[in-house]
Amino acid sequence: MSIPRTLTIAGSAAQGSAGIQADLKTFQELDVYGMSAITAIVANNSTTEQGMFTQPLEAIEAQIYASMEHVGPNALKTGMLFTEPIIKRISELIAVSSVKKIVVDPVMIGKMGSQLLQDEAIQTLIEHLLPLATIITPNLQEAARILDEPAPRSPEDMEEAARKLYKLGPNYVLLKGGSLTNHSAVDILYDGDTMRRYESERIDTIHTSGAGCTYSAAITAELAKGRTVESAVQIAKSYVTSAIRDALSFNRGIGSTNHAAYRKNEQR
Ligand code: PXL
Repeated sequence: MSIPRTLTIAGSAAQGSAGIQADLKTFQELDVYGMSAITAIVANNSTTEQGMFTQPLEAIEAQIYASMEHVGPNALKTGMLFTEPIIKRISELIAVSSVKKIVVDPVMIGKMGSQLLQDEAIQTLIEHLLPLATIITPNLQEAARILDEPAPRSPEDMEEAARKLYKLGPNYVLLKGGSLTNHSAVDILYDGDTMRRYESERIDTIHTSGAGCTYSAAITAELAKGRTVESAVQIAKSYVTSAIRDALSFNRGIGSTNHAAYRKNEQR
């Protein structure tokens, strides 16, 4: 029996909503075989910023090698990469690999405020990794940091930013408008030719930890199945909207997106 295979290269989020944990849950929910390479362990809580443990380059490389050699992903995604040397090494490994469907989520700051990419690493991300991507999935704040300009404030601003991001070398740009105020949750997909909009209602919740990771993991899963980017984004948008609509609160600050919601909603 054969199954589409996916790899996530990202940070471990001990609290379970984001990072590797979100990715593997999403892969499982969408019926693909999930693998992981952990770049850093994030175990922050609300009172300390001490819980960040970057993994040695050898350990990251060994995990990627094991996944590539033993199984072979049909698609991969990158999430939290944190440092310049990690981004450089991962970019080299991706460039020489046979994986051609590459989702780059340019993770910078966690929902709970953890810094997940060092400031000096942004330029390395732009130069080394973005050009290898099939699709990049920045939110408005990440787009602003990458372009070094103010965050887009309307869908029209977003289209302009998507055009600029496209020039950095990815095949597709998905600019996520979840944080636009007074607007539906609109995302813009641009392939250098056509602008597409994916829209859903704005859901009033603070429990959105893991939404970005989950969205890009769902895109990766659908690309691994052989779907087009346009169709993968459509399904992933619907998956993440379900996950936010049925979000989980643990009665302590920001709760988690619900990775199982899409499956449960489908069965209703
Ligand atoms: O949601 C962004 C994110 C990504 N990766 C890791 C995280 C977080 C947020 O907390 O911990 C590892």
